[in-house]
Amino acid sequence: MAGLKHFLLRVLTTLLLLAVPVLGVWTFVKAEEWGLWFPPIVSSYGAGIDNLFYVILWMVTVTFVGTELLLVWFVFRYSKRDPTRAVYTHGNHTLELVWTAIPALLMIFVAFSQMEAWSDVKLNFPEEGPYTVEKPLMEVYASQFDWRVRYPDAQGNFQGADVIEVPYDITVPADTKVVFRLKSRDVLHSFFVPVFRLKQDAVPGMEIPVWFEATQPGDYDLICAELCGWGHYKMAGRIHVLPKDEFDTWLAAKRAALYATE
Ligand SMILES: [Cu+2]
Repeated sequence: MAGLKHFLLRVLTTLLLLAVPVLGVWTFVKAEEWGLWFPPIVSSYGAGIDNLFYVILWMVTVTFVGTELLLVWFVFRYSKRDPTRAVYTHGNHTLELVWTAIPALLMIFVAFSQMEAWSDVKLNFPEEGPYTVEKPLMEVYASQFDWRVRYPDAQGNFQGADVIEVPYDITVPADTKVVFRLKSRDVLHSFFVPVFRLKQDAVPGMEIPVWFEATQPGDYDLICAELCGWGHYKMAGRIHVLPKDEFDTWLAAKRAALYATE
């Protein structure tokens, strides 16, 4: 009777432990259906970033499921009332080599597979087209606790009376490679647009060029992704992506309004 009770307790413990990986994997399987997965991709390089995520997610999933199953099995197997003494071991050289080599190879694989996406986002600035690093569409300033965007005057100058400055709302053209300069007026901030899969720190004292190409007109969230002070939560901006011709009209109207009299 005591033997049966012990066996049932072992089974129960094992099943409880098994529930952890099963529920864990289940939440990933159902996440999209529950609306907890990624927002849509609205930039030209977004899919490349997501692919990197999926490569790593699969690596982690295989490792997680494998180790959890092994753990569950061990818990069941070795919770038996067993009078044999524990075996002492001084390690196993081959085993240690294997479990060092496999993660190292995986790391090297990750390092190589991310190179293209990284260079696309951080290095492949447009060399022609309306906006380049030398001739950006705008400057974005992060400060405690807001975003400000500056559009240059018609000659491309960012200083002077004809510069347009708008808080929080950033308007950009769709289907156009947009370059902007990111600056901070005080501390570290981070320019994060989830639908673009774009995140770039704003560093005081630096002018960091950033590029993206929005593929779908619409209004999207801009978030500060670096805890920058008590008002960090207030740094919620909006990105308005307009069709190219509408953007040109919008900017022209903004410039005209500078000299409008009531
Ligand atoms: Cu911030």
